[in-house]
Amino acid sequence: MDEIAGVLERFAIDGKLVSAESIGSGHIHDTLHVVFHVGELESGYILQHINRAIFPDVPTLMRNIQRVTEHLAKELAEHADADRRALSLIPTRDGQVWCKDGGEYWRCFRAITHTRTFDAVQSVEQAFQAAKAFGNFQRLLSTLPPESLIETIPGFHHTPSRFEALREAIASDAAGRLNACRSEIEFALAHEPLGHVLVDANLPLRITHNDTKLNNVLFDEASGEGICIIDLDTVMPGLVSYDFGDMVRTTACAAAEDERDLSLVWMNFELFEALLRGFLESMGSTLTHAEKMSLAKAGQLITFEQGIRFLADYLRGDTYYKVHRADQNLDRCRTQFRLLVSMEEQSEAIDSLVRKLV
Ligand code: GN1
Ligand code: MG
Repeated sequence: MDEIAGVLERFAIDGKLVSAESIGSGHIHDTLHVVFHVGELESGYILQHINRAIFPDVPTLMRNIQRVTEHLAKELAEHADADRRALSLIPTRDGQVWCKDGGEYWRCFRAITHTRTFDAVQSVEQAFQAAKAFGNFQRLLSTLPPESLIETIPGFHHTPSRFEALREAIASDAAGRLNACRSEIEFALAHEPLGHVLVDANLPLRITHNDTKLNNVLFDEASGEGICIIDLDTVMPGLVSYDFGDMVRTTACAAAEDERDLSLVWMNFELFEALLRGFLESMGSTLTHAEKMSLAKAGQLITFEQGIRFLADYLRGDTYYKVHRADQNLDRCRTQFRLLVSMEEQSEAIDSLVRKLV
């Protein structure tokens, strides 16, 4: 608590710190919800410790996030509920949007009241809401030129490069785990062509979120509406198909990302349809025909990419994603591959729904 209090003193926050608790299920940063009192008044903030192994250039990362949050605030200015519909950064007392404390980097957002997140989808309506929220987010950012943001992680969704990284991880077998994942490696190698489906599709670059997990949507506690998108680290130029694909991966399947009972892992077509309808409703008029058609394969592509990322990290000895138990990255990889198979089994139905709605 002392360290946290010291860091919080650097930010332009008035009042007395009354509590700080760890929240969230992100694999990258550490996140705390902190509460301050000014007299009777209570205000909440989100304090994040930035993972510098993954984001070494903090000033550039934070400049991107500042551009995005300021743009959203401008676009939402007329909205009655504007300050609950976009994140806003709390500056430090010397006017920066991040601080360095004893070699560690921190940032702070205003907490958004009366909202909650979900790691697993609860209903078809919630899937629809999530897709609408991400679609709205992209639409609001469509007026920000893509070149105004720097690529924080180059080639983030370039699946063939992710595949090369997997090959290197297999070749070096740094953690001596090759024998424990032979069948997953075989599955990955057999699916290599899937990694190329969007690379040569000639789709327009837009500003996209790039991490559209269900738990990056804040839902209003009372109405269930998806009102705010969080986790802006990877907002950068990208393809809308990746964003839709990651929604399908994380929202059209109700099982946890590291579920060990693979019989629970399958793509629910009804949830898929809700995602497609929600995304097209909020984003449809902005998308080209080719972009809309690309949504059919997007789920498969991103699920494959995520599977090989987990597998490569398992082979490297869990150096990227946080793990809380042995073999967690391998379990995560297995759920992705199982989900991919389920999507492949339903690909005809997916294709015809996309053709029907587009
Ligand atoms: C990471 O921020 P977090 O933990 O939700 C990762 C995403 C993956 C996701 C898998 C910067 O996201 O790309 O899809 O884990 N973020 C980064 O759950 O690599
Ligand atoms: Mg993230």
